Amino acid sequence: MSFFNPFEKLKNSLAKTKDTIVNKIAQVVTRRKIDDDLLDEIEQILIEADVGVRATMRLIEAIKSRARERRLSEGDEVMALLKEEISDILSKEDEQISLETAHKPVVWLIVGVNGVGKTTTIGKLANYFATNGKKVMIGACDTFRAAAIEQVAIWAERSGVDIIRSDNGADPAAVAFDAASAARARGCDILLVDTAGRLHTKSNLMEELSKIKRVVQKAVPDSPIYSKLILDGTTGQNALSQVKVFTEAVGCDGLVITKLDGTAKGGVIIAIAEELGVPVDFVGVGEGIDDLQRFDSKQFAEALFAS
Ligand SMILES: Nc1nc2c(ncn2[C@@H]2O[C@H](COP(=O)(O)OP(=O)(O)OP(=O)(O)O)[C@@H](O)[C@H]2O)c(=O)[nH]1
Ligand SMILES: [Mg+2]
Repeated sequence: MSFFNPFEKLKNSLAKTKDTIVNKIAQVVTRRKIDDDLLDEIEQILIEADVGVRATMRLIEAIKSRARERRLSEGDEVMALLKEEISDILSKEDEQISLETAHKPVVWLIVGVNGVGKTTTIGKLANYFATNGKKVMIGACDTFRAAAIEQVAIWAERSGVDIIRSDNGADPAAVAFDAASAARARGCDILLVDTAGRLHTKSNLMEELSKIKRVVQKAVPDSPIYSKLILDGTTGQNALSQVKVFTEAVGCDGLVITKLDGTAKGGVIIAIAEELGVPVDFVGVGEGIDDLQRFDSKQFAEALFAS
C-alpha cells in the first residue's frame, strides 16, 4: 500500500463511504433473490448513505429493469449493476479544466461556508497549478477572520506562488481588485481568491461576495471569472442547499468536495451529480499539499467498489 499512488490514496479515503454503501449492500444481497424485499433494503441503505432520494430511486429502478432485461435473479449480481449505474451518474461530473484564455488571468473565486476547507484547497490548488507550470497568484481576501491572511500566506510560500494581501479588517473587495490588477500586470495564468467563510443563510454576507465578483470584473474585464464552491464532504445532504444559495449569489461553475478521507458520507457526491449537474473539479483527500485530486468518475467508481 503506497500513499504516493493516487488511486490507493483515493481508495483509502473512501473506505468508510464504501463500508456504508458497497459493503453493506454486498452483505444483504448475498444468497438472496432479487425481489421487492431486497430492493427495499438496498433503498434504505442508499438513503442512509446520503446518496439522496433521486439518485436512490434511479439506482433501484436501474437494478430492477436491468435484472429483468438480462434475466438476472441472484442478489450477488446486483453489485455489478450498481457499479455500472453509479459510474454512469457520476460521469456527468467529469470536466476539463482549462486555463486557456485570450486575456490572462483566469480567476477562481473560492467560496463556501465556514470551515469547509477553502483556504487549504487554495494552497493545494496553488501547488497543483504551479507544478503544472502555471504562474499562480493568490488574493488573500479573507480579511475578516484573524489569522486567515497568515494561513493563506503560509500556503503561498509552500507552493512558491505570489500573494496579494492587506491588513486584517481591510475591505475584501479592495484586496480582490488589487490582486486581480496585479495578476494581470504580472501575466499570471490564474488568480485564486480566498474568501471568508459565511453562512449561506446570511444575505448581507452573500451580497459581499457578489461585490467581490463585480469588483474583480472591473479590474480584469476580459478575464473569465469562475466561482468554485467548496463543499465539506462530511456534511451530507446540507451540501445541496449550499450549492443552490451560492449559485444564486455568484454562480457556481464547479465544486471541490473536501474531507472525503475519513467520512462515511461520500455518497453525497452521487446525490450532487444526480440532482445538480454542477461539475466536480477536484476532491480533497487529506490535509497535505498533495491531497487534492482531479475528479474522475471512472476512478471514483472503481475506488468505491474495489476490493
Ligand atoms: N482531512 C481533511 N481535512 C481537510 C481537507 N481540507 C481541509 N481540511 C481541514 O479542514 C480545516 C478547515 O480548513 P480551512 O482551509 O481553514 O477552511 P476554510 O473554509 O478556509 O475556513 P474559514 O476560512 O474559516 O471559513 C483545516 O483543519 C484543514 O486542514 C481534506 O480534504 N481532508
Ligand atoms: Mg479560510
